[in-house]
Amino acid sequence: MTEIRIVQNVLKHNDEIAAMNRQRLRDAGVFCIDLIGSPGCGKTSLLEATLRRLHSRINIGIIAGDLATDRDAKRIQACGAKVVQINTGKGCHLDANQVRHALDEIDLAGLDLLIIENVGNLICPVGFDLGQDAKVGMFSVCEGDDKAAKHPHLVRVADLLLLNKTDLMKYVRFHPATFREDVEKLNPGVEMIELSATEPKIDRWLDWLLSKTQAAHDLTSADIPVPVGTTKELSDAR
Ligand SMILES: Nc1nc2c(ncn2[C@@H]2O[C@H](COP(=O)(O)OP(=O)(O)O)[C@@H](O)[C@H]2O)c(=O)[nH]1
Ligand SMILES: [Mg+2]
Ligand SMILES: [Zn+2]
Repeated sequence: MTEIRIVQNVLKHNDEIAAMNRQRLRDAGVFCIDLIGSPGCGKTSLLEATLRRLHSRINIGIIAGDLATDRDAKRIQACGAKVVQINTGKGCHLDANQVRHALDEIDLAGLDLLIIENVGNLICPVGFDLGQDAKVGMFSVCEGDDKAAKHPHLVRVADLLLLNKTDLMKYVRFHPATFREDVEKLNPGVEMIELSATEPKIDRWLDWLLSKTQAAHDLTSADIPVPVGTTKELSDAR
């Protein structure tokens, strides 16, 4: 019982800070994404390609979460973006408090879009609200076509799903129809974009980003209330 209460308190505290993060971002008119996927699915590669294509059109900031090293931060910086690296040590996900400190180091007034690359992990990052507007779940074909079904929590909460490394489809056993059917059962109607970050074939993703960023900017002008936190225990994530 005590243990359950402690977990609930941690999540409640996280939700409160996430709501503050969300308010700060909303006030600044910044659209914020929490990008979640397994290690090596191509998150940083997609950010690099995205920055190269969009940095002359909108101002993008990145928060990069990793257990160790600043390698992703260096890759992202080389593409001209403002980046804050969070090293979590043994921590397998980012929490709202870590993001709050990272926000202190970013000039939000000068940003249109903030992308948080979460720690490579398909499981517990799903349960923590960071203050984002959208959770984006990323899979790659090399992981196999059963991974949506095996990681239902991420699929259920995702506002958008990305399927990366489609250029490798011819080399691995991956049936797109199986993957799509599992996704559709778990989150009917969710948008899914197939792409290849290293080719790069990412136009649909760029269109999605630009339209959401524009909508967030318009919302700020319209002064619409900020939604409440979405942190959930995994068992509870529907
Ligand atoms: N062939 C191919 N390789 C990719 C693609 N996206 C990423 N990679 C490779 O996958 C590896 C892991 O990519 P990285 O972006 O570091 O993944 P992260 O751990 O999710 O940030 C690197 O060797 C990338 O070059 C893709 O679309 N196609
Ligand atoms: Mg990375
Ligand atoms: Zn974790």
